[in-house]
Amino acid sequence: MERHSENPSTDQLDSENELSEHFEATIARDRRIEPRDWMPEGYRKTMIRQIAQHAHSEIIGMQPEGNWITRAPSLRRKAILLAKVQDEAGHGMYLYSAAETLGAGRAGLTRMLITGRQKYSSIFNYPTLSYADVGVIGWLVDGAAICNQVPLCRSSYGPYARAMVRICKEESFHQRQGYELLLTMMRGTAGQRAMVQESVDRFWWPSLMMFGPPDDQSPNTERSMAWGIKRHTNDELRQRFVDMTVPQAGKLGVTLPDPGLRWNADRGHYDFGEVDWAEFRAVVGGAGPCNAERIARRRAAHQEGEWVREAAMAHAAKNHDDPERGGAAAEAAR
Ligand code: FAQ
Repeated sequence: MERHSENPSTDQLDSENELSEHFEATIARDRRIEPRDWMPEGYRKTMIRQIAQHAHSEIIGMQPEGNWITRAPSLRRKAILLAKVQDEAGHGMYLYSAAETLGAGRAGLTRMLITGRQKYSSIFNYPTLSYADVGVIGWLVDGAAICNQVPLCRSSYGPYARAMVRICKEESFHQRQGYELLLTMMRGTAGQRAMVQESVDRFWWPSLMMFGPPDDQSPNTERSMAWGIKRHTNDELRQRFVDMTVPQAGKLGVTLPDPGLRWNADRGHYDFGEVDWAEFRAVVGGAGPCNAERIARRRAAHQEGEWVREAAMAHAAKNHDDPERGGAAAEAAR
């Protein structure tokens, strides 16, 4: 059920203390914060940071799979891949719009991305070397994204939570198309099976890194949980992903590259090995195999699109001034 904010407008509450108490009470009642509501600066900043990083991930995340659109093995696979990559662009747009409601415009956020001042998910700094990677990204990367994002549908910031509902529905379709592609390849030749296994070997550990640093090294988790932005810690979601994925790997017939992976009946979870956190830090810090390439591509696309943005702005300004076109200024003047 959709929950709407019951916050009074800012002018109904007069002191900063009252506003802050009202904000805390809204969070405590598990109600949503909406753009018109007062919020602490730290909350606004955290939301902008997380939403911007998420939006950038969707946009940069188009590149590794987009790399294979021209080389898809059949018309059917090409149509599916095209649609998936377009969906990622759509997710980026919803998310930039959600950030806009907090006062952070898309142009400014894009500038932050292409000048390396904002992050995007580490996973997209790894290369896609075979068509099996398209399936493995769907299965593992979209699978991890869903695991992380389903709880975000209950995130305390309304526009983000609502964007997440639609995004999760599409991600779950992406995950299934990836798994279906891998099932098909596993029923194929020995060469195809080897291609799938080799891809799983490369993507398993980076997929676990998507959930972020371990809880004891995650500076934002505690605050974000208290504000209802995050609903689970990084380690909880990583464990949930492992538990969900191991049986799927068994059905598929692939081996996950972790000798430490085994069922622990006492915990009721799979134990798994230690992620290489030095690699994670290096990739997030810019030294991953494809960081420079991804940003250079994004920067070039932004420059190539400059004339389109200029034309769109000129068109919007013209409409704005032209009463026949029903522009905003014309409406106001009527
Ligand atoms: N990569 O204190 P924490 C997708 C940063 S969408 C890079 O734990 P937090 C769809 C973190 O931002 C994938 N940086 O931070 C798709 C923070 O940065 P700061 C993206 C990372 O925010 C599929 C610092 O490290 N999903 O895949 C990573 O509480 C297929 C300290 O970390 C989202 O963005 C990382 N893996 O928790 C598209 C979901 N992990 O403070 C195409 C929403 C952490 O220095 C194809 N985001 N950092 O600026 C979240 O749930 C959270 O932001 C976490 C991190 C869980 C990612």
